[in-house]
Amino acid sequence: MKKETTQTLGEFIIDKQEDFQYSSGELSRLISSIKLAAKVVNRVVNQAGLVGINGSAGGENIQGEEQQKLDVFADQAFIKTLSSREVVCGIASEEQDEFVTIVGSEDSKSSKYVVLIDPLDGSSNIDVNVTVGTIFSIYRRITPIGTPVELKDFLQPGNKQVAAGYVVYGSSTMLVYTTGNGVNGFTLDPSVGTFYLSHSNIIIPQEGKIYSINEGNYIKFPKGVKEYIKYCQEEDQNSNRPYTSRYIGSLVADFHRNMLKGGVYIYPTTSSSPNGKLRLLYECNPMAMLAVQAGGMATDGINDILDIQPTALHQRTSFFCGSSKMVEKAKSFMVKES
Ligand code: P6P
Repeated sequence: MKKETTQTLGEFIIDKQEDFQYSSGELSRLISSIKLAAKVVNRVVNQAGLVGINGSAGGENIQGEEQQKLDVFADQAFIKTLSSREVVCGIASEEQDEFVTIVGSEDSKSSKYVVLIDPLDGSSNIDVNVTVGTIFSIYRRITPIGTPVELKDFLQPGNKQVAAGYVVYGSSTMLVYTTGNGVNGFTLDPSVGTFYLSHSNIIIPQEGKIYSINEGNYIKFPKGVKEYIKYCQEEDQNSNRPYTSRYIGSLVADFHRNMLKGGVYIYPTTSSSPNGKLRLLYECNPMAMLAVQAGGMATDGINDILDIQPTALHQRTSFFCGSSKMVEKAKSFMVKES
């Protein structure tokens, strides 16, 4: 493994600030506040069984999904940190029915950015100690600075994102993000509470041997997906098939592995979820920006995810993402069917 520098995330953010076309320092402060919230969530995730924060919070989110106590904790941690540091004018969250307007001092009102977040993705895995994650997406607002943020500030296509990233709370905790100039990964050293650059300029291999999909839903999949799964399972040494099936049930974990090793993650439409399960704005768009920035691809099976014009905050989409040649191959089966 190439030894990375001992550069901290804080130093990296400052070093890269001038690369960013809007280098006012505000985006740097925004990413720094996400870094802080990630540490707060990480501490609790790592102690979940000891601090009585496992299990259900007793409510449901707008998705109709049972909220875990950690879902609520993570949501509040990110909202509080982003609000108190007055780096955004609005936040949309998987755990909040509507977007949150950040009212504070003039700094909040004058902020150029909105953040969309899945505070704790894969939370159903928490109680069984499986990797979970946070996913974030950052846009410049399109309504006038200084006015109250509006829904249209959040309903922008993914190709307008200025930054995107995730935190993966796994065997180690990593923060992986892009501001449009490549993808870099930082590993938390818990002994000093600092993220250090550990994976610079991540590139997704064009080909991989891993396909990630919940085959328990096979009977409900579209014909093209069924045919692609059979393609993955065929024996063909020239194309390294059969591939390996790996499905953790936590998007951030499956995506992160495929980023580093190559592979494709698929959550298609099904007969019971005709629009797919994953949320476009705060799951698929940020992951799609990261995948594309790392040389990969992300589609809804046929169309590029980043080109989809959103119409609703919590809208869902089918999602095919990872190694470019694998996503293209899957697309060839989907196009034949359409
Ligand atoms: P299923 C977690 O709820 C999530 O949104 C993703 O993190 C994960 O990949 C997917 O849903 C798992 O869904 O239906 O396979 O359990």
